[in-house]
Amino acid sequence: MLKIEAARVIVSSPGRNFVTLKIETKDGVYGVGDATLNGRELAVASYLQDHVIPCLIGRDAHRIEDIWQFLYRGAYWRRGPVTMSAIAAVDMALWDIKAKVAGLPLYQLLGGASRDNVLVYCHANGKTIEDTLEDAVKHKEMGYKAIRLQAGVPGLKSTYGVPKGKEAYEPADADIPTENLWSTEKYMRSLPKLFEEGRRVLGDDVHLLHDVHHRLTPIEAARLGKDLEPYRLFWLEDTVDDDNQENFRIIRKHTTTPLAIGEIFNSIWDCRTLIQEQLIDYIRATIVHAGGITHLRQIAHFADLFNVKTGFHGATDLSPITMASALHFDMAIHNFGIQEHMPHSEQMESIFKVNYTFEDGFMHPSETPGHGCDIDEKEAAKYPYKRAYLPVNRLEQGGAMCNW
Ligand code: EZ4
Ligand code: CO
Repeated sequence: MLKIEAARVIVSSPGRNFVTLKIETKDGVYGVGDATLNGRELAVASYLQDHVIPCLIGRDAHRIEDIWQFLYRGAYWRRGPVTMSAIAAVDMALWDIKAKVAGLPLYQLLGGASRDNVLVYCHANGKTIEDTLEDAVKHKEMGYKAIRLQAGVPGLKSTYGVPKGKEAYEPADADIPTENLWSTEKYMRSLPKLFEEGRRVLGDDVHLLHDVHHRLTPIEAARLGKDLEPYRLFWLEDTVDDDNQENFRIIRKHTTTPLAIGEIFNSIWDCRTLIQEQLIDYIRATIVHAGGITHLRQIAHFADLFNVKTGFHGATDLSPITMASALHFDMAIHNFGIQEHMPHSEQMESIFKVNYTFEDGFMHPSETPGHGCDIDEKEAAKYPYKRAYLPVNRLEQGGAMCNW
């Protein structure tokens, strides 16, 4: 028995908000987990502080599965991003503790390495096709083998994935949500040109990806997938929202462009049909938002049966603790596909100490016992929480709300 003695929530904002859970055991071994839910951070902090931590004290830190089931079934109210992020934080911290006690890097406890290292993709953005491809060439020279291309849409003031200036893209940009305007018609006309030029400039050997950010209807997504077929994308992400998983039957009927979705999923029940009917190629549900390593294992193993690979979300609004945990997971599972990599800033890494490495397009989680990421609480205390929201979207014609 390795008794949990204390646990606390640390909220810190080194350039953006992060919520971290630290669990301490009576032997002095501790673990940390990420609980960050972009734009709704304090809801998860309170869920942990007010409702989860009192139930953790005195429990055996080694009983990861049992504690997962206790928190999932014990709340009575199931799933949802707040609950599942809170459970994920506990789960990550407990796996961290178990691996530290074993003296092994986490991937060893998950079955050991299935590969030498982890293929990652980066982001290239710009206001114009030219700017985007210039950024992509820079990333190719850094060694990246897979690049996501996002460009501004002619006639629209702003679009997803494109920063305002030269700084890295950060979506949670305002004290009250920024309202953007959207036109599917303008977007659908401009995107194939980006990839036509992209292939010409970047060549055939680099994997190209794109994120639609849930903005289309199924039949529009089918059309876009067809238009992009000549450029052989690695994947087309989040074409439509999956409130109705059957949306994907329509898209799948019409295009061979590989499909990815899942960064906002919090449970296997958000993707059971997608996986079982082989309607997607990559599942992006993440450790932090989908119940931790314990639940992600269930999703990944289920997906493996249906030739669906993983492609975890790795934006900067997931803390380095999630990135570290994901890299261990990616090393171990058989059906790993690719991992998103958006490097955190120096300021963020002055608080979250990481051991993972990047080299020539691949990452490695390191051999450090545990998941290999720690938090400097003193540094963290210097950056208090600052309210920040993701933008919202309205249609350019008529002004009705649409997906951002
Ligand atoms: O907009 O994580 O693929 N990556 C993404 C992200 C999401 C943010 C939202 O918090 O879609 O950039
Ligand atoms: Co995305």
